[in-house]
Order: sequence, then C-alpha cells, then structure tokens
Amino acid sequence: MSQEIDTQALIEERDALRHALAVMKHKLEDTHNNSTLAKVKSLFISKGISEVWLDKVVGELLSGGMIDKHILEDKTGLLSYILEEIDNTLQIVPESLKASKIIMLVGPTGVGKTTTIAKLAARYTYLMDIPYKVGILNLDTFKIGAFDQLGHYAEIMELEHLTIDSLEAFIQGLKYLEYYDIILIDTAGMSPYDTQKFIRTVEFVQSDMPKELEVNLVLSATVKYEDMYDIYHSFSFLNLHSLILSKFDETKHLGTLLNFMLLYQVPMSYFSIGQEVPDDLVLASKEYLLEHFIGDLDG
Ligand SMILES: Nc1nc2c(ncn2[C@@H]2O[C@H](COP(=O)(O)OP(=O)(O)OP(=O)(O)O)[C@@H](O)[C@H]2O)c(=O)[nH]1
Ligand SMILES: [Mg+2]
Repeated sequence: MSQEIDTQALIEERDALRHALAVMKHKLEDTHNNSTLAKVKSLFISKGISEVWLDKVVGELLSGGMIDKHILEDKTGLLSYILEEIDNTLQIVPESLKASKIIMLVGPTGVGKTTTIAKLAARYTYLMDIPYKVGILNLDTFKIGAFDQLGHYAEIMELEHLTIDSLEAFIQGLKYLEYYDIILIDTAGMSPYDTQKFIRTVEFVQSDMPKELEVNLVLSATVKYEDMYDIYHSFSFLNLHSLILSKFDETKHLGTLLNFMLLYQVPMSYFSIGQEVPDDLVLASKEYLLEHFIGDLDG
C-alpha cells in the first residue's frame, strides 16, 4: 500500500517538474520576444488577460508531450488553442425555473439592479414558454421620497410589489408571496466598503426563507480589475449563486472581465446589454463573451 502511495507521489512530482520545466523553457524562448508564441501571448496580455493564466495554459500545452511542435509556429493554431481554453474555463449557470424560488440582486450603486429586476420580472411573467407568477419585494428604502422606479415598472406589468422597511415586514412579505413562483428582491446599492448596509443585508439573507434563495451579484462589465476583485470579495460572503453582468453595451474591451472570470471561475447567469426593459437582457453565454473579445483582438 505504502509503495503504491510512494509511486503515486513520485509520478506527481515528476509531472510537476515536467510542467515547471516546460514553463521555464517557454519563458526562456519568450525572452527572444519574437517567437510566434511570444507574439500571441503579448496580444492576449495587451487585451487584459493575465500572464499568469496564459503561462499556465501554455505550460499545459507544452508539457502535454503529444503536441505537434509546429503549433508553436502557427499563430492561428495558438490563438484558437487559447480561445478554446478560455471557453473551457468560463462558467455559466443555466436558467432553471423548475422549482419556486427567491432571487435577490445585490451590488454596488448604479450597476443596474433595479432595471435588471424589472427585466427579469417581465421575462418570467411574459416571455417564457409558460407564464410564471412573479412578486417583487423592494428592500431599497434608502431612496424614500425619490421616484419609485421599481413600483413604476411593477404597476406597468401589473405585478404585486411591496416596499420593505424592516426584517418583520420582510418576513411578512415573503409569507404574503408564499404561493408565487418567483419572488424577486431588489436591494439598495452598496459600496464594498459600506459595512452598515452589508450588516443589514446579511440580516435579511439569514432570516428564515420559505423557498430556496439565490443571491446574485450585479457587476458592471466596465469596472476595472482591482474594483471587480474588491466588489466580488465583499459580496461573496452572501453566498453568491451567480454573477449578472451589466452594461455590456458601454464597453468594447472585455479582457479585464474575462481575466477575472478565468482566475476566479465565477458562474454567470445573465448579461444586461442596455437600458431597455425588457429587451436588453440575455442569458449569459460564452459565445457572446468570446465573439466580443475576438472582435477586440482583431481590432
Ligand atoms: N448602458 C446601460 N445602462 C444600464 C444598463 N442597466 C442599467 N442601466 C442604467 O443604469 C442606470 C442605473 O440603473 P439602476 O437599475 O437604477 O441601477 P441600480 O443598481 O438599481 O442603482 P441603485 O439602486 O442606485 O444602486 C439607469 O440609468 C439604467 O437605465 C445596461 O446594461 N446598460
Ligand atoms: Mg436600484
């Protein structure tokens, strides 16, 4: 038994060494900086993909043993290899409405939470094969006195809509909507550094839920990497189900976003691609991301 373990450990060590050597070798080759591989890598790096991730992927290609070494001279082959690896790494959560559930959107201020709630409400109520019964709870009481954007959408769609100002009212609201297929919950925008609002949201999330709760983080596709990281980490303790990415129409450069998704492998559920309710919402798709990214690579 222990001999088997030793052999296994040796094999793992050998593979790790082989991998490290392959990475070192291609780093050395890169120093000449005119190899096809170096050029392809620097193209991806210039579009926001991290060198760490590229080195890992290229290292795997080189240590595979079975590769045709000509691929290293073949720009198109290398490009498609890396794009395929991006495609394999990205995570999508398929839309599933079989079970009745509660969907809460959280995120920084102004990213499109309320607009997305309106789009989802319209989608589930009017745009699916079967109509779902949708109710809305609004936890954003920081905007009291301001125009009730969500109430306005709910009235147009003739949907039940309750504004909630306490934990008690929240529990009552959930009870009131108990027999609805989907309860959508809008929340106040929170900066990742706003501890008070976080504590309040955690109270709601941790209360007794009559149905499964999915907390989705809305993140703008235009945010820079460091902010994306901070936002994701501050919200991640709400036990996130997926990311909804918004404002795709406001950027042509998806490298930073892709890079974040590659390093953290966070599942994505929907993309918001403009302001129009309900049209500008699509299911998250790798094709959509890659098509736009390739457009940028070509540009
Ligand atoms: N271009 C573009 N604008 C969007 C998109 N989604 C929302 N918006 C706009 O962004 C602005 C803010 O949207 P809201 O839905 O109010 O954002 P929010 O996250 O609810 O904002 P707070 O509640 O203040 O935190 C509005 O003008 C929306 O029309 C999108 O995908 N693309
Ligand atoms: Mg809002």
